[in-house]
Amino acid sequence: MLVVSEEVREALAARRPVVALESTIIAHGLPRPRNLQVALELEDAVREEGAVPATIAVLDGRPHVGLDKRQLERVANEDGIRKLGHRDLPLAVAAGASGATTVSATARLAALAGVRVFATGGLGGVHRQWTVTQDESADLGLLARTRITVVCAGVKSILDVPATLQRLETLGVAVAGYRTDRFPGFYLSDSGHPVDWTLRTPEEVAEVMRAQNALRGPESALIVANPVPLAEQLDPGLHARVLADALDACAAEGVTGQAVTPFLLDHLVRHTDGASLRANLAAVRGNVRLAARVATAWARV
Ligand code: PSU
Ligand code: MN
Repeated sequence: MLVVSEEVREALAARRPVVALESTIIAHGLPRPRNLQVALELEDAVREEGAVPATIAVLDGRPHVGLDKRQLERVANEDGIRKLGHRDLPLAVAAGASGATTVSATARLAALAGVRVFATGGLGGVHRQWTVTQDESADLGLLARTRITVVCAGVKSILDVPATLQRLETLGVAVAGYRTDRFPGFYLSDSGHPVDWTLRTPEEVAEVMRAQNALRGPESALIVANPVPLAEQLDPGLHARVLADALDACAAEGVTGQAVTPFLLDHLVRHTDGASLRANLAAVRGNVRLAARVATAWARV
């Protein structure tokens, strides 16, 4: 039932590098019409690094790995495109629904298709106020049982970052900083929290992936935390101010569940005059390029 595009199928068969890309960031994480441009830009960046992009989404009840331009346009522009975590996949398939996939659903479908490397912006995680709302992204649990390498700029800074790092530890998900010993803060290069491991080249990342396979054990992920370049990060003072406002607005408007993340991201974009969007895009671009280089190193292992 998985529809793997011809380009992705051929690349996988020939053991050429492939990078999975998520679609929630396109449908629900970025404003229109910039979102479609970004989707295309990210695919181009993967190609420029010599790998094949596989953007993942569910269209009319069919999970797609690798989208053509028309299908990307649907994800970016169609009203009523749902947000699908991995638990939603069977429901969307049975209902014939269309939806963008979050990190959890994307990682699941990528693994199913045999794609080992995945690039995104920031992972979901433990929300602030978790003790009241129990809001922890399904991304974490899924990554504890999916053998995939995720290149990201940390977790979204709207979350409780130390609690999320703790959950990743408890769940047994490997985390390494890329050329840094600090855990990145998505819009910021440094979240203020350390990481225990640092990897310096795509080849080193591929070595860890090989060791994961050799050691067997739980089929867990590897998170490669790649900071946004310092020159392109959001101003930390502005970030702190606007984030506090966004969290207040979220509480005041009673936003809950799946709507929380898109609400906060949208608030940040509108109240930083687009600066958060620029930092977000810089982070994702860097991740996509690094993921392509990791996929290339992995294809050689
Ligand atoms: N990072 C972004 N924009 C996004 C997301 C992450 O910059 O839209 C998405 C990812 O798809 C992630 C999801 O998996 O938000 C997490 O949502 P939730 O907190 O509802 O699990
Ligand atoms: Mn949530």
